[in-house]
Amino acid sequence: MSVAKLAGLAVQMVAHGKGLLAIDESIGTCDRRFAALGIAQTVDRRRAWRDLIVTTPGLGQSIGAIILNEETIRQTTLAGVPFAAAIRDAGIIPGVKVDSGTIELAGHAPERITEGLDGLKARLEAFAAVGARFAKWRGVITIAADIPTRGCIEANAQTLARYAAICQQVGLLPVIEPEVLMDGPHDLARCAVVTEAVLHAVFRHADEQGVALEGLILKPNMVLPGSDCPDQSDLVTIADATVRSLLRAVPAAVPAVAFLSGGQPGALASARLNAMNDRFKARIPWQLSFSFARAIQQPALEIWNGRDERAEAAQAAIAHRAMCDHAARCGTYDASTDVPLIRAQAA
Ligand code: 5MM
Repeated sequence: MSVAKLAGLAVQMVAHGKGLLAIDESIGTCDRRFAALGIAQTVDRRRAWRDLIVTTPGLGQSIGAIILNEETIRQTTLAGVPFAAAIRDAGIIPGVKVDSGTIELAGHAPERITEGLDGLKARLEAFAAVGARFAKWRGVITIAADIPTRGCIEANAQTLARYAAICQQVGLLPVIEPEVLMDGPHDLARCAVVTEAVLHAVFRHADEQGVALEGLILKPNMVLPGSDCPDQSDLVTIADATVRSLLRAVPAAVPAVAFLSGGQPGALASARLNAMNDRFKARIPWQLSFSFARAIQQPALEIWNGRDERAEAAQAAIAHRAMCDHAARCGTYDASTDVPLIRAQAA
């Protein structure tokens, strides 16, 4: 696929105020989230949960693309339709997470490196054959006293760039996810320094590997204080810090930035994205969108709780959070109408 076609796909994935919905948790992550709520950790329940999400009425009004995982993209919905086809029929672009998870980075314990480059070209071709139009790969960076090390940042950045180059080689759009984790007591300024260092490395390696900047979507963390930092900062401070770091490190040729939520409560993630679009939409070179998993799924998962008779109420919660993020993407999110609605749905 030409760079122009990849660029067109990127624009389409976030067009009309839409964003990405990640339902790409690996089996282990999905099972941990089910276990926390007492939901059975089975193929059947994982399929039922993903079916509930992708068949949510009207989802295509706010969601432009859905990221599946390897298990789900090979399954059919409960109606017997392959998941990728069901998503496409809902007017949404299907894609797939293609990394194989993280292991300890040799020589840099406890830091992590993401695996999955071996045989990636053939796997991508197989995913394209079952309907994937884009792929996603996550690198993980932890902040603590002496980390991240330069070795960890460089290794993850080069791996992300190699993955992106292979995606573009086979005509899939790469979603590049370098996640600086929220865990820890570090402050906002430290997150900004680390996020900028990571993004600079990612785009330096992308250049070295011949990745076309117009044909990718960046999925970064917001610049946030660590979850144990006493000063949690207000919306405007976070919006300003995040956009400042992106302006310093993300080339203008990149069409879209779609944030991960990283464990932020859904309403807070919406409010922070809204503040960025409200304050900077007219002055930034990329679309500022979302690629949330927990921030869209979690309230609905708690309502569903593994019980099919609650599917409709859970779908209403999915649709609500997605519409909030759609509004945040446009800078028109109203927090005062958000949380009470979620409480009503959960009752
Ligand atoms: C950071 O996680 C990604 C975004 O999810 P949140 O919005 O909840 O932070 C998510 O796409 C993640 O990469 C996938 O769920 C895959 O996770 P695992 O760890 O299971 O491979």
